[in-house]
Amino acid sequence: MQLTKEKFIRDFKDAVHEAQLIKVPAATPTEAFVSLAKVIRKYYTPLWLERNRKISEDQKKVAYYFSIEFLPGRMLETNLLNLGILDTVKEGLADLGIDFEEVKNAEHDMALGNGGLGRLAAAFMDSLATTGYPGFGNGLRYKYGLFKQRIVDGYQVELPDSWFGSIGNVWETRKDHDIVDVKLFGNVYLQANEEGRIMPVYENAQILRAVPYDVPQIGFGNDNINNLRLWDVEIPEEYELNYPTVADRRRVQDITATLYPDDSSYEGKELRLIQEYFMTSAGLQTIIQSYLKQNRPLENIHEKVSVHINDTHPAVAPAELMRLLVDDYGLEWDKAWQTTVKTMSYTNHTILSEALEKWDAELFKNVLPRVYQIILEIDNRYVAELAQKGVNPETIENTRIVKNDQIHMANLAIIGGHSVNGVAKLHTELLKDDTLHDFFVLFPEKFNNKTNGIVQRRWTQIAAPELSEAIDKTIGTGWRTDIHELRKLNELADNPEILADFYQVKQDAKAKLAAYIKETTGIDVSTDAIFDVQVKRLHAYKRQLLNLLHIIKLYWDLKDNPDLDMVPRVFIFGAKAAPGYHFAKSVIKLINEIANLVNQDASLQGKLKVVFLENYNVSLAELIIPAANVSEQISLASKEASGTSNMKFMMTGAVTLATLDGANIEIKDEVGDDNIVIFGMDKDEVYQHYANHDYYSRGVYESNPTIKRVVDTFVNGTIPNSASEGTEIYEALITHNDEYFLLEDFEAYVAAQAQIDALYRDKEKWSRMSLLNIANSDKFTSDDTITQYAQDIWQLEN
Ligand code: 26Q
Repeated sequence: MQLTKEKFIRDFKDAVHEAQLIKVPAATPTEAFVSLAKVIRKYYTPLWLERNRKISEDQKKVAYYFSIEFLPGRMLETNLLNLGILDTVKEGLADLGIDFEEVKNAEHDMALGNGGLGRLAAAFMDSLATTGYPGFGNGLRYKYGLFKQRIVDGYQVELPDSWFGSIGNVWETRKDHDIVDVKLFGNVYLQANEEGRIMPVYENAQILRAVPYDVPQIGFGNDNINNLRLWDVEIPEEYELNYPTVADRRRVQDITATLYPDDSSYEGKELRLIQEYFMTSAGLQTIIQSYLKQNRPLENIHEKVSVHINDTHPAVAPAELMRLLVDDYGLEWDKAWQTTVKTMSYTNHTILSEALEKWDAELFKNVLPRVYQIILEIDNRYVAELAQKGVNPETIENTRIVKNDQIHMANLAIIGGHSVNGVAKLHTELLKDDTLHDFFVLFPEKFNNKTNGIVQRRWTQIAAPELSEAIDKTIGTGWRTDIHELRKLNELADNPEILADFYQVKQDAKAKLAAYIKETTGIDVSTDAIFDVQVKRLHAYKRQLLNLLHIIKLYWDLKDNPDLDMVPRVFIFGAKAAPGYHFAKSVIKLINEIANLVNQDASLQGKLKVVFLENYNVSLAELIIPAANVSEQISLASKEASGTSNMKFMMTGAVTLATLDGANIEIKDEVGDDNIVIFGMDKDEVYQHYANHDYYSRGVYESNPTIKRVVDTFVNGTIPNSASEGTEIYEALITHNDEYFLLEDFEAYVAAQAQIDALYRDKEKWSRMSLLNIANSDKFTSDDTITQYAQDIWQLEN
């Protein structure tokens, strides 16, 4: 959009006067933020209306991305950037004596997600708007986002994230117009109506009101605005008498109170199922209503609507759509089923079996009695059809939805949809060969890969403005609109002046992070050190502990030989552990205690520092990632479906230190073997161990003195204040046979780290590697990923 600085200043002053009854210079950063958001809303509202009008007038097919998590982080700066008015607004505020950075920091992160999966959903929203495809989000409006993490005495403490604060969500619009009701619990029996049609009759069902709040998703440079629809729950006035006590009301409000903070193991909690169903049913109801306005037959809804199931959390969708089509709109089962399968598609984000959702049939039946009947019917028909085709009984049993009194949600999503995708090449291959192999044999045409991506604008232009300017200076500004132009940097990677420039940009980003580290932890770190970073959720398979084992090795090397010639290192961690994940919390405790040990030891001469930054979130990632020299992506091969921070690090010039897992493999393919450091077992070697049952960690420990010394450090009193956690870790590694093969990969990891040390000493060589990472990162733009979803899976037009 067009905006002059003068007009902006007038609008902003008016907004401050009107909203706060004060003059601009008196406004606090929060007041300035709220007023600025009001001004921006005024700018985008007509664009938003126009977009909605156009989509319904053109009767374009729309994709709805159903996700129980969306993790956008802050929105102010992206909104401004995408509207094309970021510089104008910054200049206008500067003229008024207001620091944009302070205003920006007044916005609370919108953290309605745990990690990768939620962040990916948010990225897709941005990219759908940017590419111009009609794609809307559908999720929950949690009152509390992912917990705030504090570290007390080295332990993780969780505090509620009351992100609405006193100002609420400045971007959302409540849409009373689209309110719908959702039914839970009660009994259902079937009865013939006057026309002889069998209809369900509900008794004692609980009826809840689903209230949508829409958050605009502004496309970059195209004035396109899509919708992210988040549902809140309310008690319908006419049923108020059913909720006489405060406790009754609270039970209802609980449905949208908090995001489940667990991304590692699945727990069959009733409230979680209610959350999943609530957003799914509400979303599907409004989708049908808006489709019907086009006066088209419901049995063709797949021609105008796609519903995407982001992991199994909304996988009740095929069954719920069947319920709506058959019960509420009177479609015949077969016609309803055909359109349902063509409407639905599903992304799998994990091969870890403990994370696959299965619901206890009794619990499910109690909460969703009618949906349960529908699922049984789907399952019966599926089994009968395959049996009739002569499929072997074992395959049928492996793939059916209901078995052993459990409902397998992934199976429902696969059977009830036309597309299943993994999130990186290796991950999709593993799904086909292993986790979902029987399905692949039955329905090979459903399977496809969509390697994840990131919103390049957030990680370069917003998080790394100095880097962006350096790129402008080198190849012009075209890359800002067409990320593929970054490839032009490839030809300049031998120019020492350019390399020196980029080196300096990284140094400046490191200085900014160093200041933050000093301010928040009191730890002094030198920007001459290698900034070696591992930031992600804490999970055993991601192997933060392997990183820690190497740190302990360096510690002993330095204690043995204080004059050891090594490039100083700062190991930086950021990680939240699921509140009930005991082992993960013990690893956090140990990182912090080892940090205390090494940071205070003057004999190490500042060569080794360890920093744990608390409350890792999107905003902190924007500070940390551009300052990294080394990107730690060290999961056990086969376990990390894709990873997405690996892409962000690459794009901002870190060198990846990685196993051949997830998207690391594709990063290696893009950047070439010389510009990445790969180590450790590959997935075939890991699978061979599984097949041969031949891994014995105690044997490795007993035969390798270095490993023994490192592991013993956890239990011999070296690390203060962590005896029980140290024992837990020791036992995981030795007694419980080291499930993620840390000891097997240890030596390769140490060697890879030594290689990093050697490479970093040659400043020009390192800078070249760094630049080539930036130059070849365009493959991972989520704009392209979403284009593939839109074309291959959803058949949209932009
Ligand atoms: C399920 C049931 C009950 C409660 C919680 C959950 C739950 C919630 C979140 C299970 C899993 C998650 C999140 C998973 C996740 O973030 N997976 C990551 O997805 C990224 C995007 O595709 C990948 O890059 C990562 O490799 C993958 O770990």
